[in-house]
Amino acid sequence: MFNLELTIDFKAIENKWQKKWEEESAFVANDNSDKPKYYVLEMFAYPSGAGLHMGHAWNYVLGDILSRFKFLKGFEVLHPGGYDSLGLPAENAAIKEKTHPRQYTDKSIRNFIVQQRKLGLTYDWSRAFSTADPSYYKWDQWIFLKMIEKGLAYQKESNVNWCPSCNTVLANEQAQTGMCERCNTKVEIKRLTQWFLKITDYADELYEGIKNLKWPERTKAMQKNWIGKSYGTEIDFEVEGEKWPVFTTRPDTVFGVTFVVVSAQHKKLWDLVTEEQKEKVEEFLKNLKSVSEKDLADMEKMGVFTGSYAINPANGEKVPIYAGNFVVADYGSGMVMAVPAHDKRDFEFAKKYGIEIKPVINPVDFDYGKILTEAYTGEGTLMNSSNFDGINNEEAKKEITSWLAKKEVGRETLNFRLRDWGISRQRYWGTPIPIIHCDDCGAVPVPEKDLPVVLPKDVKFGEGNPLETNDEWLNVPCPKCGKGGRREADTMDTFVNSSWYFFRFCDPNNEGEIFDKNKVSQWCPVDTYIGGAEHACMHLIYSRFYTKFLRDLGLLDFDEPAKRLFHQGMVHAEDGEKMSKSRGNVVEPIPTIEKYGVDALRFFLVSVASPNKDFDWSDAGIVGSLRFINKIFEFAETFEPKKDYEELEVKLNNVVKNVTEYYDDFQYRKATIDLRSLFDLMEPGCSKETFEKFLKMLNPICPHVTEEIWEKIGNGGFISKADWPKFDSEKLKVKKKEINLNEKMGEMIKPHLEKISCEKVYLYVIPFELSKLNADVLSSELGKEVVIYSVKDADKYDPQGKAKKSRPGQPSFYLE
Ligand code: ANZ
Ligand code: ZN
Repeated sequence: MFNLELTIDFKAIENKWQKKWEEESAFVANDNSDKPKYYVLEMFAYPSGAGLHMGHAWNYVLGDILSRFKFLKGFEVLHPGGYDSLGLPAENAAIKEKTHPRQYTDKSIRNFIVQQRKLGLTYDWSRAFSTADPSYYKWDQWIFLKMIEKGLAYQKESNVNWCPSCNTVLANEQAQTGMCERCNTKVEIKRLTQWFLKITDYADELYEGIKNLKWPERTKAMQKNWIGKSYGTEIDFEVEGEKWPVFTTRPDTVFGVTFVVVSAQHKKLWDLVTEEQKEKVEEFLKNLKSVSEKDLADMEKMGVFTGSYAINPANGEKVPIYAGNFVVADYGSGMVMAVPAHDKRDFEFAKKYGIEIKPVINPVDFDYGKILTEAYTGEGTLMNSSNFDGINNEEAKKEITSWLAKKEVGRETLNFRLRDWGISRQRYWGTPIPIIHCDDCGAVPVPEKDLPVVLPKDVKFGEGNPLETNDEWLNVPCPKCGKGGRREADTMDTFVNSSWYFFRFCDPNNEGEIFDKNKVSQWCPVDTYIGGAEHACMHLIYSRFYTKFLRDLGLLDFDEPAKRLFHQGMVHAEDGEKMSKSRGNVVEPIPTIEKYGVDALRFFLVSVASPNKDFDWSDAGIVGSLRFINKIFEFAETFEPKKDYEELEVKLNNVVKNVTEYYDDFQYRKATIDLRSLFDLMEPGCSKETFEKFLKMLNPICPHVTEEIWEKIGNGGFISKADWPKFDSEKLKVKKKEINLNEKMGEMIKPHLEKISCEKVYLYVIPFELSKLNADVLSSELGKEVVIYSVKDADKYDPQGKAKKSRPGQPSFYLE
């Protein structure tokens, strides 16, 4: 199928320049530069044995183009890459391959590096590191100790999502559908003691900070929703003389409460269950699904009567208490007052269990006959609400809250949906939690001087938590009292490792501290962060949390990790499906690079799709990119500088202006279109300066071939480090009145016809002028048959080789 000859040895060119860049440290970021800084970062690579797929290449190339553009614009660029290499996928893959996770990971990283280098990235390799290296995760442990010190890391027994296949706890975020995100196994609920990070202490700041971020709106909306800030009222219901608060955003409906629902996972559920109801409640609990709440909205509301009643403090009424699946244990108080007349969930529940529905909001235009078929959730005036009857319901929210507050049975509150981050994982390949358990002293933090707690090599897999199988590692003296203690055998969620790595890139080899404050404040925050939208809620919230925590330790002087965030689209397989090993449809970049050269791949990638759009891979068009690159080479081969003609000059200035904006704004596709059309005008001949400007503008996308040609036409140094072209705003429009080419040609040819007798006139014009000439008009003017060819037309009739003499505004001709 593919038959374009590779006349140029791209492999040699790529090797040559990759080697030179490296030897001369072309892209090593200088900490002591006085140029303005620019920090470009693609999301942390997770190395796997399979190597890069096209989606990785896409991500890295998008970042690399921006990085190269910034180099040319004169910035001191920091563009680092590293390896997020701990975690379940590596451990599982190692077990499957019957090798050790350490070996598996080292091999994967080596393979990744080889492949990434082939993409011609501007990575500052001197800063690369792997999170599986104890010199990195030591600082994860250090941060953990700091969190303990500040009361932000703590242990608690709780219901957790347990994946029986991965043998570990999952974060709520990893079990959103009730299935394990990794292996799609049904998640179970387990009660375990776990370590938590108190991200909720930062909930309000995380929420309020969103509005100042230059991030995609969708991601900002998702974060807002995930953090879920909500003002409301807490109202104390009374059960057997004890206060049970409920959280409500609708205190105006308190007179319409006809039952109360407690979460099926509520800590004190069993205090409410009577002897008679015990069996029924147990039966109900057995059938519950996950503890994640994302699916609550859609699932069927179910519950069971606990046998107890609660007293509504507003009117003294006794209402039944149900245990229900739609109330979340750790949101609000884990208990809700149900108002079926005005809440959809409560309505559904009341209908199902035959509970009374009592309207208390009187809308102007609601048909009360309908109260039997749906809840009324709109505005109105109060009814059936004692002294508050007739008051507008928004007003009533405030009045009822302050009335309850005066009686000391209610108060205004603020609630967040965000939960503390459970970081314990019962797996081997993670950062060891630096804690030693002692019978007398409890959970004792490992002293800072004893960090890192290094993962032992010898463990057995497949027998529960692997770290529990190495007694030598496990049994150590208690740092406090010296008696026999036992190490914490859970490891940290890998999202811990990726929550602050971008700071470490500023000072990757620091052994004495997590990083030099000054170096970080010089480079950070990240100016542009590039990665997939799937990270909107986990990585990108955890990173913001860590940034705020490190700031509060006095290590940072800013609040957010990244100024600008860009989500690239997904590269799907040729069949339009997600690439996956199991489908066998993974497209790898390396074979494509070997076939067409990496610059053709880079050019092709950005010319097929806008960076933020998904696309289906197909190499059908890549030949076109290769052909374009070949043409540029041919052009360089025979290049002789000529004076620029006006149209070219105007085009050039416009392209410089546009492309400068396009690169800054991830509109790379538009840049390729502009560069192609500029080249069309250069082909008839152009100045050296114009050619060089063109090469500089092409350099971010095609770095190797532009270096090669730059050298070929007699330049020294790297074009990659040259200066970005400027445009002349005076030269953005054609000044001269457009000449009539038909008239001009007619006048040019006429004198010749008087001297030479001929039958036919052949004209050779450069392509963009084809439309300006009309053979019929000329034929009638000259009285001869006129045939017009493009100089590029391979089938043109041109026995004397006149075509190559054509110039813009001056087509050549042949008389026969
Ligand atoms: C009574 C009521 C009447 C409610 C009404 C709504 C409408 P947001 O805005 O998301 O914060 N709620 C409180 N705690 C809950 C929990 N742990 N699990 C599930 N639902 C809970 O929602 C607050 C509303 O969600 C509260 O207001 C409460 O129901 C319910 F006509 O109280 B409402
Ligand atoms: Zn002790």
